[in-house]
Amino acid sequence: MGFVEYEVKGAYAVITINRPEALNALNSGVLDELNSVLDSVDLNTVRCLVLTGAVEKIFVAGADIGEMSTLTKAEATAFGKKGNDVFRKLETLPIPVIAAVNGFALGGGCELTLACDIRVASENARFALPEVSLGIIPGGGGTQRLARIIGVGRAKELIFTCDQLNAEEAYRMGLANHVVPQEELMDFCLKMAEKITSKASYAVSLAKASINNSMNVDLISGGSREIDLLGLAFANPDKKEGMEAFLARRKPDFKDF
Ligand code: CO8
Repeated sequence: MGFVEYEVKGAYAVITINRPEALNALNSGVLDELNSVLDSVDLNTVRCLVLTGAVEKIFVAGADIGEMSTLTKAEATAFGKKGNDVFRKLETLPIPVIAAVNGFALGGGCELTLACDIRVASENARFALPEVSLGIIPGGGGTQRLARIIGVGRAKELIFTCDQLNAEEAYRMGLANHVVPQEELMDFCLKMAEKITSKASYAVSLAKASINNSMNVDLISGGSREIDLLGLAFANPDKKEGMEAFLARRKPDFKDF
């Protein structure tokens, strides 16, 4: 135990995967801990998460190959479901999650970043889904989310060839939002978290829900849901404060969540 650290820093918090002996590989223990940490986030006070890896030059080197090597078909399905459930929990949190990708994000590690809202890569980051070189397939949402982010053709090529993307290539494909020097990565992500948490958090959560919903439905249904969520925003005190502050030319003081 003790694979996942959680540190609250005011309005945002940092989750750090820390399993150096296996380059942060995701075994059942890491997934269970990550799940518990996500359950423990106090959504009344924490309005953004930054997720990173504690090991130098490693975000997460994938699912644990040692643990997976002996799994039966049924056990593998259960393991895939455990990973999928945790990643889905992360993706559907009502607060933004920024992946601070500090090095290798391979296999399940890359899939973990795909479940985050924003990926910021250090210059030495590497992204890949090397599963078919091990005789398996990406089972942590990689065959679903990668294509939605970078397009079907590129996702198929990366999954079929197992090619690694460096940070610049990931940036060019829209997989990484930014590339920054390794020593500036956390600072950059924390500043972004600060900027996000200075906005109306309830509105941010509605915007995230609306964008996530758009990935699963047609434009008309997505637009209809967007209008419902807009209505919810108007019913929230932050809307009154935001608009009054704009008209009075002062900084808004958002309270609600
Ligand atoms: N699983 C278990 N142990 C690992 C893993 C891993 N994924 N990656 C590294 N390790 C271990 C090594 O076995 C080694 O252990 P030991 O010191 O006991 O021999 C230690 O970490 C250090 O590794 P290396 O000596 O290989 O370190 P290098 O710096 O030479 O290389 C690399 C670093 C490039 C990251 C290399 O370790 C590597 O390629 N790792 C494997 C990457 C990989 O193939 N990942 C994909 C795994 S498959 C997967 O993720 C499927 C997901 C499906 C479902 C997910 C649901 C959550």
